[in-house]
Amino acid sequence: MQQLTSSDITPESVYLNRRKFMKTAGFGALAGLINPLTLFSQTETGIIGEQLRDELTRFQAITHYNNFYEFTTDKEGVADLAKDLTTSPWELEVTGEVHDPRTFDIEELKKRYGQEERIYRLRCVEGWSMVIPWMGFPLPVLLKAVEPTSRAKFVRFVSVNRPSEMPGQKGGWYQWPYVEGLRIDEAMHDLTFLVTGLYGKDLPHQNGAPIRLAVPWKYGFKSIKSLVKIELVSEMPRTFWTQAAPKEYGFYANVNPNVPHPRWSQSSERRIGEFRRRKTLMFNGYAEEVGHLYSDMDLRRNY
Ligand SMILES: Nc1nc2c(c(=O)[nH]1)N[C@H]1C(S)=C(S)[C@@H](COP(=O)(O)O)O[C@H]1N2
Ligand SMILES: [Mo]
Repeated sequence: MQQLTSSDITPESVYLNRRKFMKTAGFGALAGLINPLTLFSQTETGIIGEQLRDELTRFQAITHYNNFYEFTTDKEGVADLAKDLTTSPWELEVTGEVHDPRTFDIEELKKRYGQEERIYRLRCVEGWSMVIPWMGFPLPVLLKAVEPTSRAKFVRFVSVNRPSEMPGQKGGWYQWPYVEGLRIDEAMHDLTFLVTGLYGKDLPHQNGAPIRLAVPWKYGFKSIKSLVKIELVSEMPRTFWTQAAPKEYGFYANVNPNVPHPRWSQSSERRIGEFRRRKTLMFNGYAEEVGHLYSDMDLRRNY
C-alpha cells in the first residue's frame, strides 16, 4: 500500500478519504471486493463533487482569496487579519415578525440542527467563482422553528459589528454592520443554507465564522458572513450594498449572464484554479430549482 506522507494530509485528502470510507462502508459485503490501493490513490486534483460535476476548489484558495470588507478589501489579506476574531461565545438572534423569537448559542444551534453537506457554486459579481463543500443546515428549518407571522414578507440578516477586532470597520466609508436581505419565499427555499463548516471542518474565520449564509443562485455578496441577527420583517430591507452603491447593486442580485454590471460583463467567469473563462449560467446553474420564484420578473432588467 502507498505510504502517506505529510504532504498528502491536506484538508482535501482527509475529507475525501473520510467520504470514501463512508461510501465504502455503506456497500457492506461489497466492500471486501474493493482494491485497498484505490482507497489512497486519490490525488489533490481531480476531485469531483458528487452533487455537482464540477471539480471542488482547493481548500487553500477557498480560505485565502476572500471578500470580507470588515477586515480589508485585500482578498489575500483577510485570512491573517481574521485569525483572532472571537467566535466563542457567539449568539444568533432570530426575531421580528415571529411568534417565538429566540436567541441561540452557536453550539446549541449546531447540536439542534446538525450539519449536512452541500456542494455549491459561489459566483462573485466581480467575475470569479469557486465550488465549495459547505457544511450546515437549511435556513427554512430555523425559520419554521420560530413561527413567522403572516406579516413576515422579507428576512433581514445582520453581520457582527466589532471594530475592535475588525480593522476594516474603522474606516468611515462604509456603513456598518453589513446587512443583507431575502424575500421570504427565497429564504424558505431548501437551497438557502446556513453554513457552519467547510471541507468537513469548522468554518474558518475568513469564510464567515462561526455561521454565515449561502444563497447559491445569487451573487456572492448576498451570502452574508458572521451572522448575529436574523430578523423577519414586513418591508424590503435596505442592504449594505444597495446603500453603498445603489446604481451597481440590486436587492435581488440573481446571477444572470445577460445583464451586465456597470463595471463588469456578467456573461462569463473565471473559476479560481483555472485559466480559461467559463460561460456564466442563468441563476448560477440553479434555474431548475429557483426559476419559478421569478416568473413575474422581467429577467432582462437588473434588480
Ligand atoms: N459580512 C460580510 N459578508 C460578506 C462579505 C463581506 O465583505 N462582509 N463579502 C461578500 C462577498 S462580495 C462574497 S463574494 C462572499 C465571499 O465569500 P468567501 O470569502 O467565503 O468566498 O462573501 C460575501 N459576504
Ligand atoms: Mo463578491
